[in-house]
This record gives sequence, structure tokens and C-alpha cells, in this order.
Amino acid sequence: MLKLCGFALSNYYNKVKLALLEKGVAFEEELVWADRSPALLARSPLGKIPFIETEAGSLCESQVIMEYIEQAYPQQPLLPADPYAAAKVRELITFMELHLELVARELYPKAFFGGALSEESQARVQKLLKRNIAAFTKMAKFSPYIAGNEFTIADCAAFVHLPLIGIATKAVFGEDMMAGLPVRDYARMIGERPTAQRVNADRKANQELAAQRKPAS
Ligand SMILES: N[C@@H](CCC(=O)N[C@@H](CS)C(=O)NCC(=O)O)C(=O)O
Repeated sequence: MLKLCGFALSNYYNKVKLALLEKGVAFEEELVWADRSPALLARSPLGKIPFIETEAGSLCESQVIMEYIEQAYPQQPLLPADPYAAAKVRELITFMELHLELVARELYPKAFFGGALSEESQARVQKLLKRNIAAFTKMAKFSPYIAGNEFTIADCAAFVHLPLIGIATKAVFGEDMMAGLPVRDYARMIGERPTAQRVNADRKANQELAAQRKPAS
């Protein structure tokens, strides 16, 4: 059986988990913290989660995993059959992850873990995000799903990334930089799906577990 490895606080882990649940793929989860231990590095080259284990071997990088799942388990497709429509879904995911999430990620230590971030870095991130969010606003549909009228893998990504970017920017800049987009209503709508409810419940439980862990020395 396919095994999803990582921890449920992670947005990338939850993107894959939501897709598995939506597709009705049988899977098990193994709790793996991103502790950069030799044991982890033997399973995931950069020590990043999520990674999966399949009968054929392991895979890292969540979007590669998503594409594998889509191809290996064609039931309940989460990508349109039309090549261009499917490419537009992938375009949204790449855009969200490369130009929004990865940029906002630099804020997380300060936003969520009491870390420091120089004024210079904050200004750089803010400027980049402003430009990238403006571009994303022209691409995202929210009608009602992120790529149009069907739930796709882009929703698995949007549901886990967009609210997080809003919270991080609010925490660091005092302004939710996603506020011009209907992210709250969208997250509420997706959050009504039983699959998303399970993802959120597991994330909260994992947050408590993470809080009990001793900080890495
Ligand atoms: N591009 C990667 C990003 C995954 C990622 O950043 N995972 C974080 C947790 S949300 C992680 O493992 N961080 C630990 C580290 O980088 O050492 C993917 O899509 O899987």
C-alpha cells in the first residue's frame, strides 16, 4: 500500500494527502519529522517531506508525487482530460508554489516560530509578493474552484498554501497581502469537504504533537 511520509502540519504534505483522499486511494501515513537525520536523508535526499513509498520505490517533491498519483490511480481524475485545460491547472500550481509560497516561506520563521528576519529581507519579500500576488489575481478563477468549475489538483495546492500566505503576511507586515482575493470564502467552501475536514483535523492534532516536542539541539 502507498505510504505517505511526513507530518500533517506541512502544507505540502497536506496537498498530497488531500489528493489521495479525494481520489479514494488507499494509503497509510508514517509520521516523519523533518529532522535532517541520516535516517531521513537516506529516504529523502534533501530531508524534505512529504515523500511517498510505493511498491516500485520512493518519490520526493510533492508535485511529482501528485502527477504520479494521478497517473497511477486514474479513478476520480483531478486533472482535466483536455491537455490545455490540464496545463492551465499545472500553471496555477507552479505559480502558487514558485512565486507565492516559496517567497512567503521566508516569513514563516518570524511569523510562526519567533524567529528573526532583517528589515531588508522583509522589504524584499514584501515587494516580490506584491508583484506576484497581483499577477496571480489575474490567473486564479475562484469560480468556484481555483481553476474554474471543477475541483482539481490545483485546489489541493490552493487550499493548503493560500491561507498560510495570508496568515504569514499578516503576522509579519500587519497586512494580509491575500486580502484582495476571496481566499477566506474559498477556504471555507473547500473546508466543507469531508476530505479537507480530515486534513484540517489531523493538522491540528499534529500541531499539538509538534508543540510537545523538544526543540532540536
Ligand atoms: N518543493 C518541496 C517542498 C517541501 C517542503 O518545503 N517541505 C518542508 C515542510 S512544509 C520541509 O520538509 N522542510 C524541512 C527542510 O527543508 O529541511 C515539495 O513540493 O515537496
